[in-house]
Amino acid sequence: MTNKVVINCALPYANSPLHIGHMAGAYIPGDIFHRFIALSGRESIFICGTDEYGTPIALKAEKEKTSPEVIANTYYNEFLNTFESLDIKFDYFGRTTSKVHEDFVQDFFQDLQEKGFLEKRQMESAYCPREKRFLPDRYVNGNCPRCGYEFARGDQCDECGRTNDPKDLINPTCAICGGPAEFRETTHIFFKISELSDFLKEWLESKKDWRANVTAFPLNIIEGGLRDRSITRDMDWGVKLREKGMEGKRIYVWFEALLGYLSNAIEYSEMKGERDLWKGYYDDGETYYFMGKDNIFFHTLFLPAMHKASGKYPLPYRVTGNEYLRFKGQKFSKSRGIGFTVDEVLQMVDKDSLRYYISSILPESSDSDFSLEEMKEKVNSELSGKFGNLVNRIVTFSKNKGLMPIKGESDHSDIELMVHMDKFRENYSSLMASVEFRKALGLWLENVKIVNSYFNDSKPWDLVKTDKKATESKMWHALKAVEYLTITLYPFVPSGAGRAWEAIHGYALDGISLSHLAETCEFKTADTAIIFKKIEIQEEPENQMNLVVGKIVFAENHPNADSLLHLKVNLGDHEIDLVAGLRKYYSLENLEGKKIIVVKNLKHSKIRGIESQGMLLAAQDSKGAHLLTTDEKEGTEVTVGDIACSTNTKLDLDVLKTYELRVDEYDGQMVPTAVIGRKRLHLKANGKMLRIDGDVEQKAPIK
Ligand code: B3M
Ligand code: ZN
Repeated sequence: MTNKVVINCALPYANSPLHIGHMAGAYIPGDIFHRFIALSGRESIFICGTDEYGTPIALKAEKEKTSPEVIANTYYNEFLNTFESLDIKFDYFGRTTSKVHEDFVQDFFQDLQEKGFLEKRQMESAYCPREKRFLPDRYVNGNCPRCGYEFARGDQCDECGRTNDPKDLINPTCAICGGPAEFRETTHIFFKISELSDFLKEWLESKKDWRANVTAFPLNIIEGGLRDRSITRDMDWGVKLREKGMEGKRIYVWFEALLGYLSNAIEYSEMKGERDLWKGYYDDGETYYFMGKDNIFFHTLFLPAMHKASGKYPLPYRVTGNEYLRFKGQKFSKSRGIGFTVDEVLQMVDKDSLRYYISSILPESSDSDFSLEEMKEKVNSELSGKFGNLVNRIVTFSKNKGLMPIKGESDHSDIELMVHMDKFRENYSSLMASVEFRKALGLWLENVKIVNSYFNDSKPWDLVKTDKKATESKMWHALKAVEYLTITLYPFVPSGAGRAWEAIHGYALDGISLSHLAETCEFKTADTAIIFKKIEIQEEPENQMNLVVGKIVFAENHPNADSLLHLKVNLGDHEIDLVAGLRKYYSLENLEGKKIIVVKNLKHSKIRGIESQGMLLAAQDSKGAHLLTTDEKEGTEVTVGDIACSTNTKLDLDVLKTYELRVDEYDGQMVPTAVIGRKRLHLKANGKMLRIDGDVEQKAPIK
């Protein structure tokens, strides 16, 4: 084992927000490993960056009627925030549109050309006669010829993970216009990967300690015959070719993005002022790659083939492809609206809870399901309930009894505990080193339970009555075990582990390594240690407002108040009295006959002598009040999104205040919107959007 490690995570396409599936597949595993490597006292570089060229970005720009640069910038910046918000801390996060990358790719390309691995060939390529252009693989949609999945693309099928040739798709269509695609002749440069077939087979077969899915998949492809692949495309967003006569073409995005690991490491080295820093890591170190399973082909065949052909860079030491995290049985997909983005979940829970939960269900050996219910259950019972509580109990007990945790004589149970913890550290380390993170965290949890039992069985609350010294020694042993649990939790939940560490030591965990555990140390406990709070999640938004369309049949000034009006409102089957503060903004004539929106299930209240039997809704901005209105008939139920009222009870005004109702722009119109949890739902009557009177300001609150 060398001391140096390169950790790479697949470069995310800068074309849509990162969702929880991406985190579980590549970035959290990468970050866990990086932190573990640091704990092990080994040196590492942890590199990633955005994948900014290629059709995914071009396609998105076309859809949004903007430039690919704008799209790439937007997501590059967004990703930086997303990673930070989850404590995912790369040493360097670059971009494939950088000059360093372009030069590196063009040199690499030229080198392979000189070494005879590239060849110009005529081929048939998908073409759209309506758009009058060749269609890159990803612009072709159709049914997967292997598994039948109906949303397969020309480059690959996200369901079975196979790479496709657009020609193999059943009913190929153009992703831009939706019409049928044709095939026409064009010239491209091919990478003669088939010549490396035997080499790749042998190399993959030697990777006995890789996960079975990661080697079985490419070996299967080799078995079926590895085909040469064209590594140029007819498009204008990508790394240019140096060769004359190839002006309309660009280097295939995968070919160049895979070189992004190196170009980003080079940029990192330059940033550090040590040009050759990366070489030390690549030449003498182990290179690890973390990704979702849909990227396995490129990292186990394409990348090693490229490096073998060039002969300049080491082949991957270990490729870790994770299975999918699913949401209600389906693959996370932002474009199809399935699952959550990271930001959406972080509006519901803190980062520690999310990292813990994802780590505990990492799809390492099979797909796993993400559920908010399960997250709440696991975080509350395990992270907060078992571990957080243990730390807090020990710390608080020490303080309350004025105990100094000092190691004295170890009795049988103390020795047993320490032997156990050392065994745990060993097993944990070997699981972590072989990237079995989920199992390692499972082992951690088992040991949390063991330390809990030790503490309970020691009954320090009894012992302290007779033997303070012995109790202090017990506390020391308990804290030492907590120290093991804290360090081993750190790769998974770095912030929370940091808080636990501080609570028992009084200093930060930075720079601590696993070998610290072998030393005898002193503890300096805090007063209390609430390290993990219990979380509350409301999965589906609930609508408790019984909203209905009402028609004003009578309006008068309130006899006892200057700013108020008294209205009689028909709700379809009966009339109610309302008191409203609209006098400054509406004349009586304007109100009679007007359709408004009424909260029907509000507790009645007497306002200056008149009982108000509900409340009307109006937006309030700097210019005044604007009634919500509609053309629908009085008595029509109003829904929040499509959610009808779920309760029969009469509400307090306070309950209403928990709903954030406000004006939002939708399709160029100002419409009333409810913000419930992470959802933004528009108010509708008969499925039609409500309107707002007059010229209202965006985000104006509705009361
Ligand atoms: N950008 C695919 C993805 O985002 C691709 C990975 C490139 S790794 C060099 O899933
Ligand atoms: Zn398929």
